[in-house]
Amino acid sequence: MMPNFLSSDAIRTLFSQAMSAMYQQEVPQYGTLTQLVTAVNERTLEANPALKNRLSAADELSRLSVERHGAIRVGTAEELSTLRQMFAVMGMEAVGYYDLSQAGVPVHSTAFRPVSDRALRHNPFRVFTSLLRLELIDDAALRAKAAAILAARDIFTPGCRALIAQHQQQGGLNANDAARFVQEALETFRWHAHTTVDSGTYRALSEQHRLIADVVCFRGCHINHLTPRTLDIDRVQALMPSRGIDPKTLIEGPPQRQVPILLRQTSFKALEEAVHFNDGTPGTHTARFGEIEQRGAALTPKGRALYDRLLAEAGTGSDNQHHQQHLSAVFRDFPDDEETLREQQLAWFRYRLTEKGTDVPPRAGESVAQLLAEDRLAVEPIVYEDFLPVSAAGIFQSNLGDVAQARSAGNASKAEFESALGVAVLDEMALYQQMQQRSLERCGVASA
Ligand code: OOG
Ligand code: NI
Repeated sequence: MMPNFLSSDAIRTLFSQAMSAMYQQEVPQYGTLTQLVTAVNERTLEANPALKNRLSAADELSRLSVERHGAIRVGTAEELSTLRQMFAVMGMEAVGYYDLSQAGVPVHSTAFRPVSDRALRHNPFRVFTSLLRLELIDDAALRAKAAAILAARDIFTPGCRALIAQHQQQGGLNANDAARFVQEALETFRWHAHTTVDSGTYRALSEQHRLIADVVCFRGCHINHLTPRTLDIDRVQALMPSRGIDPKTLIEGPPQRQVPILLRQTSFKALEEAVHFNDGTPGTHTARFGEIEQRGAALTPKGRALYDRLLAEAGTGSDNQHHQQHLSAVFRDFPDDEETLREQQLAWFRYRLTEKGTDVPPRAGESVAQLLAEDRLAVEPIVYEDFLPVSAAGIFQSNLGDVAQARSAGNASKAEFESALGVAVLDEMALYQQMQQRSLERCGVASA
């Protein structure tokens, strides 16, 4: 790397900070949510000095409440592939494929995120990115109209396109260009209260699916939520109404546990906002909200299969308290201590040598179990960095306000998504496995 280039990690951090500032201005209730998250995080740390020490040792305290993810939705292959190139400037790659059509949402998605240990530690900010599937609009005339509207817009500024190209040619951006890049990139995600369509077109698209109107009728692909990290999601959910925030009914994902797994999320319901149609008439549009998340251990395919089975068994509820109790009961079948999770290969782990292990390094033939027992190896779960399709569908649905409607029973179309994206998505399981394997190799151990 040229010495005067800003690192992609640093550009990602500048970008996430700029997005946060813009979104708090655009959606004041999101600012209120972040204040609540900060207050609950502080209280949780006061009540739990051990947690505070652990986070402090990991240098996590200062950026505890900063955003962990955001989400956007785009309409065309060209938009998706240009986003891929934009996110590449910030060290973010497409990881995973999520088919939301099974849940009645006419999109498929990926997450643009950092992948290396170092980059994730620096700033794990990721963007859940959905591509509208126009082929799921059943009215042919409307489908053609939507495609024409999308073809006529450019959601990227000329400056942004130029800086992406410059980055590709030079292999980096200096601090000045990086700052300009962040400002130009931000324009793609800004809210526009003026639609590009008349009220009739908006209504017709909205009647097909509210998401279609959200993607098609605006000049850009406005950021639709940002998501800080909370240390106590149950408490933030319970306190939202006291700050005038209307939460979605259920916390998505696994129940509260001793050893957190995967991802728990909840949001406030999307706000109804004033818009102006291009025929001069006023209206409203509902798309933007705020979310919070709490992450736990990444699961192996075996652990994930168990999670999926138990989640399906638990079903959904209409009341969060009951739902969480029921989930906890069903998830008794999911081991809840690190040792069992490791022994049964349900979760991925990161290994490191202890002081003792550095003094007496592993020799060929010594097993991981033995090294752990002798306190020469230490181990901790690898954090889940991705998303969950059932949870994502729950977040989408609570913010679309319409009844779940299966559009195509599980017609995933990963190949089409990848052809729009322009590359294959990375396999998240392979990434976690490599992380575990590399950590063992750094310790001088061949395999778990
Ligand atoms: C994305 C919803 C999914 C999550 O955290 O699972 C999501 C959207 O509403 O566009 O962000
Ligand atoms: Ni989200």
